Amino acid sequence: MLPRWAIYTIFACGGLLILLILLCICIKCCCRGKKKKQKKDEQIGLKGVNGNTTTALIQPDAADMNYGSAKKQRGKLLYSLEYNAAQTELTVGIKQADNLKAMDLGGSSDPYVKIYICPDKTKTCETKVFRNTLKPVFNEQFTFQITKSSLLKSTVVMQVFDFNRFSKHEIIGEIRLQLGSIDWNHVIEEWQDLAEPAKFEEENLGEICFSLRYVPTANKLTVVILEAKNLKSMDIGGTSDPYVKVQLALDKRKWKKRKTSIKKKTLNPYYNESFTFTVTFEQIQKVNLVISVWDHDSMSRNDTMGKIFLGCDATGNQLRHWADMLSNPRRPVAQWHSLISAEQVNSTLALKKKIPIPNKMPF
Ligand SMILES: *[C@@H]1O[C@H](CO)[C@@H](O)[C@H](O)[C@H]1NC(C)=O
Ligand SMILES: *[C@@H]1O[C@H](CO)[C@@H](O)[C@H](O)[C@H]1NC(C)=O
Ligand SMILES: *[C@@H]1O[C@H](CO)[C@@H](O)[C@H](O)[C@H]1NC(C)=O
Ligand SMILES: *[C@@H]1O[C@H](CO)[C@@H](O)[C@H](O)[C@H]1NC(C)=O
Ligand SMILES: [Ca+2]
Ligand SMILES: [Ca+2]
Repeated sequence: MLPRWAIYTIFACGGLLILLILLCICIKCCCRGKKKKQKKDEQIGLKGVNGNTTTALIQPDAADMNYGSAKKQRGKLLYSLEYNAAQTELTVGIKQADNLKAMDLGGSSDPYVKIYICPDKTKTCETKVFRNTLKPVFNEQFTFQITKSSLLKSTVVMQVFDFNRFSKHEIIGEIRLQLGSIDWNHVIEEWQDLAEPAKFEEENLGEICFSLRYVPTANKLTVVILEAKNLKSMDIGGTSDPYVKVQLALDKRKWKKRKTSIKKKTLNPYYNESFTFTVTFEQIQKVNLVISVWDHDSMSRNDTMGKIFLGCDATGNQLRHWADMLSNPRRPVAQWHSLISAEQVNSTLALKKKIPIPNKMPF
């Protein structure tokens, strides 16, 4: 028979243990609740101008668990964003990176960051290269001239690369932020995990040169497709059979369309082909000109090789060309443009179906 005090002690200890366990469970529950709440608060804080939340900014818990390991391998980046509306100036700060993926044999990397704005890729900035580190502190700032309306349609891309002296620089990971969904009332400064680079933008799709001429009195828009160079090879043998499609879109709908001839087996075609469209002065203010380069295949579907659009919805280089045309009536203005991917142009333009047959003009 145990003495009475021993029984009491056992009971007391047991009770204490149960209490402790309960306390632990309680604390755990509370913490989780708090964490969730914090995430939610962040999301609300990031609600964009159009009321949409950038999903890319905050990863849901499930994604953290499922893809966490793959993401963590690339590392994360601390950046800041600020927009000065008066000076139409976007400032991107690249602060530091951490936990970067090792790309070199020695188990380290030589990171630097490339920054540009899509779809206007006229200016690309780079930080200094930091040798042999997986947690560089960059502390550099870059400014981009961009109007408020273009800003809301643009994406800022920050790509972390590993520098190599004797071979191609390799991308470690990237962050894409849709600027239309950011609350510009605050300076944004935050860490974000690097993602796998988007595939559609990695390659150079080549350039195209064309001239534009608008004659307001005659309501004529003339597009001369001059030439293209460094196009992507689409066929076996390392060439393509390029032709160029010239399309007009009005009110986000396909409107008029013409094509050049096909140039066989070349990546640097010369066309010098002219297309004239009837476009009134009222229509020219809101029309978009879509130029796309296609590879002709006799045995299968023709493929797009690259695309570009101009008009009042365009930005950067493309908007400049369009504005030059409008401010120099009757004079052809020629310019080179870098092609971008059809996916990207499609998603920016979001064209709907054809406009029903336009009223026939009596001639
Ligand atoms: C918000 O996002 C959804 C899906 O991403 C989209 O369908 C919707 O058009 C967006 N709304 C605005 C106002 O941009
Ligand atoms: C391009 O075409 C125009 C009109 O057809 C012609 O006058 C001009 O000489 C051509 N230019 C070249 C370089 O072939
Ligand atoms: C491919 O392009 C050629 C030339 O423009 C056109 O005649 C043909 O119909 C196109 N083929 C397909 C499948 O779209
Ligand atoms: C882009 O849109 C055009 C016409 O709307 C379509 O023919 C083409 O397949 C699209 N391209 C891509 C890559 O989505
Ligand atoms: Ca390296
Ligand atoms: Ca072909």
